[in-house]
Amino acid sequence: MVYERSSALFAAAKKVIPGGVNSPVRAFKAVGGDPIFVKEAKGAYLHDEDGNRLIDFIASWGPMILGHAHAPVVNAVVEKAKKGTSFGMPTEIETQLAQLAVSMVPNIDKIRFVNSGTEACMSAIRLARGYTGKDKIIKFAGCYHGHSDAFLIQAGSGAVTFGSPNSPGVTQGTAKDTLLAVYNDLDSVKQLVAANKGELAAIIIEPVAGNMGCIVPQKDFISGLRELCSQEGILLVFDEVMTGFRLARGGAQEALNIDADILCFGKVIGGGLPVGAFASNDKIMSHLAPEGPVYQAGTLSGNPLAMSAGLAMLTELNNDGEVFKRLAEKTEYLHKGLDAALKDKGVPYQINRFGSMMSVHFTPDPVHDFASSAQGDNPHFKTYFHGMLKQGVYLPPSAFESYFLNDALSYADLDHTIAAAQRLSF
Ligand code: KE4
Repeated sequence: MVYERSSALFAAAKKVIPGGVNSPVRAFKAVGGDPIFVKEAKGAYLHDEDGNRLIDFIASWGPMILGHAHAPVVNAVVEKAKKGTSFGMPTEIETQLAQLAVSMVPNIDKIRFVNSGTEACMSAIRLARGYTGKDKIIKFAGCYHGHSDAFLIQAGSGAVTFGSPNSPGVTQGTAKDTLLAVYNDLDSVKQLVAANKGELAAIIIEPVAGNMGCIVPQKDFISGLRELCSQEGILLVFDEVMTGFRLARGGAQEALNIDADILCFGKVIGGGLPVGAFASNDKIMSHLAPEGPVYQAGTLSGNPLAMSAGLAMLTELNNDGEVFKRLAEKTEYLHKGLDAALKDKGVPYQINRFGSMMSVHFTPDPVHDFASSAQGDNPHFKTYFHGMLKQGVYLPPSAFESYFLNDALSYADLDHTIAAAQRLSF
C-alpha cells in the first residue's frame, strides 16, 4: 500500500484546517500515521487518493448501511438538487420522511429534523429539561452524544481518543448539571438518583454503545433504567444516532423491546447527508417551538436535498424485510472468522457484537464499560489496525469506535478480511 498522495493532501489540509481534518477521529492520532484521503467510494469499497481499494468497515461511521453511492439514494439526491436544495420554507418531503420514520420507530408520534446527531441530542436534553422543569442529567462515562457542552464530560469516541474527557471550554456551570454513571452498572445510576432526588430531567444513554467500541448492555441493565426512570419521573433518552435504523427497522427500542421517552437519531436517517432528528410522543413534543416554549431552530433543518437522501434510504430499509437479518448474519460470520484468526496469535482479545455493530479489544478482560474498554487502547490495537490497512481493510482508527457493516459487503470481502487477520503477527 502506498499513501504518498494522502500524505501530501494531509500536509496541505493542515495548513488551512485545524489538524487537517473536520472531525478529530479522522486524523489517525490514536493509531499513528497520516490519515487516508478518499477519492470516491462504491458499495463496500473505498478508493483512496493513491489508487488503493479498501474494504470499508466504518461506513462513514454508520450512515452508509447499504454501501456507498447506493443508486436509489444518489438518484433521489441528483433529481432533488435540480429543483433547488434549500428554501427555508416547509416542503412536502419533510412530512414524507417524518411519516415514514414515525411508522418505523415504535412509541413516537412526532419527530423534529436537525442537521447532526449532536444537534439531535443537544435539543433532546433541552426539551427534557423544558418539559420536566429540572436541570440535571445523567450520562454514562464513555458514551458520546456529540460535542455540545453538556455531553463533553468524559465522552467517548474522539473525545476519549484525545484524552480530554472534560474538554477545555466547557464551563463548571455546565458540567455541574451533568452527572456521570458507569455503563452496565445500575447501582451507579441508583446512587446518583438518590443523591439528586427530584433534580433529574433525564438519563441519556446509547442503548447499545458504539463509542467505547461496541458495548452490549448486560441483562436487565436497560430495563432497570426504564423502571428507575418511570418510578422517579425521569425521562429516559435513547441516543440512537448509531443504532437507529441499523439494529432493526425500529432501532434499539425494537431490538431490546424497551420504550424510551425521547429518541435521538442521525447517520442512517440522512442517507449520508447531514440529518439528525429527535422524537417523542405528542405530549412531550408539543413543548417544542413554535407549538410550545422550548426553543430549537435551524436554517438547513429538513432541507429538501438531505430529506431526499433520508427518504430514499429509509424507504429502501423499510421495504427490505431481510436487510437487518442479512447484516447481523454477516457480522456474526466476521466475528467468528476473526476469532478463529486471532486465537493463536498470542495476544489477548475480546470481540463484542450486536446486530451489525462489532469491535475487537486487545485486552484479556471482558469489555462492558469505559474502564474495561480503555484497556484495549494499546500497541496491539495499532498493530492490528495498520496490519489490516496494509492488506486493504479499513477499520476504525481508534479503539473507542465500533465497526459498522454495510449490506454491500460480500462473504468474499469478509473472507478477505479474515485472511488478512490470519496473516498478522503481533
Ligand atoms: P454527529 O454530530 O457527529 O452527527 O453525531 C454525534 C453522535 C451522537 N450520538 C452518538 C451515539 C454518536 O455516535 C455520535 C457521533 N458518532 C461519531 C463516531 N463515533 C461520529 C464520528 C466523528 O465524530 O467524526
